[in-house]
Amino acid sequence: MTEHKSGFVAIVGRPNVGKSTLLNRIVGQKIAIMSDKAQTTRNKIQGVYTTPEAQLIFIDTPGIHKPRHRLGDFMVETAYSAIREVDAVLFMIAADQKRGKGDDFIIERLKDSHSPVYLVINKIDKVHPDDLLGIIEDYRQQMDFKEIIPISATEGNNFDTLMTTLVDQMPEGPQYFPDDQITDHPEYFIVSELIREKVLLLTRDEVPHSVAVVVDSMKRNENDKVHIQATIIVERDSQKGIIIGKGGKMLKDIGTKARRDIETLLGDKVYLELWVKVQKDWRDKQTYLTDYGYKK
Ligand code: GDP
Ligand code: K
Ligand code: MG
Repeated sequence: MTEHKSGFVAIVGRPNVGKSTLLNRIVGQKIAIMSDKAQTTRNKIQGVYTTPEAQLIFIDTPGIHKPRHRLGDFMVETAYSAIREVDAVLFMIAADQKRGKGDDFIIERLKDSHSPVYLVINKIDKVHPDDLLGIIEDYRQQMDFKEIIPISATEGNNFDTLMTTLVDQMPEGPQYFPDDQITDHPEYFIVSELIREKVLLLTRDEVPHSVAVVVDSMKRNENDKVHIQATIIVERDSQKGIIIGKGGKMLKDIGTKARRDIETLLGDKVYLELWVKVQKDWRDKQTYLTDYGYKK
């Protein structure tokens, strides 16, 4: 009989390459929100992958970028700390994007990593197979990767190969989490993230980056509905106006879409009540960052 294996795997890469999408595929459920906006993921999110033989804990990091405010500092630090003590690092790039400064910046950091680094080329569904060879050749010259694995996180191409490769890499170790646990984050955190995702989906310009969401209460009623009260925090009155929308239409849309996802997550009917509050410059004030879940 072979020994049980376990270990930690960090997923790093520029914003929008598909890190959160891969994590959701790994755990088979939506625990990390996704959008086409940069800097969607703000906290470190762990996803747990369990088989009879192995347990892998994946860490989805905020994309590494140049911080412009305290929240940005928090996000970049979070990504670096994840690289330090893991058994493998997945450096993810997108096949339809040229190698840029952001990638080179990460590669420099990864060269100091003591863990094996896998280059994961995502979004291969978007390019011609011939283009892959050029990408592989280019990256090979930048650093010595343990392996290079092209995948599509949305379509699932090569996903099984990726997982088998990683399981092989893991050291012997215990099962840290129970079979049915897929994340280390509490439900209310995921709920707040699902609401924030809908704000990102439905609003534009400066609004997405200025939004935080806090779940104020989550209670199960006698009729077995889960009653959730949450507050959407923005930085300016004008943003509050956008979130509420004409005759409250925007807030209603956000609520309807978020409720559907939350019902899937919880497996129960949900009654969702949303409030909007202005908190000037919250992204630059440590007390608010802590209150809104961006703890150091
Ligand atoms: P992150 O910022 O690295 O976490 O990226 P996300 O997971 O939020 O994904 C960014 C965008 O890329 C989203 O719109 C995803 O739907 C899209 N995306 C992710 N993986 C793939 C893929 O394999 N193929 C395609 N075509 N799109 C993808
Ligand atoms: K994103
Ligand atoms: Mg993400």
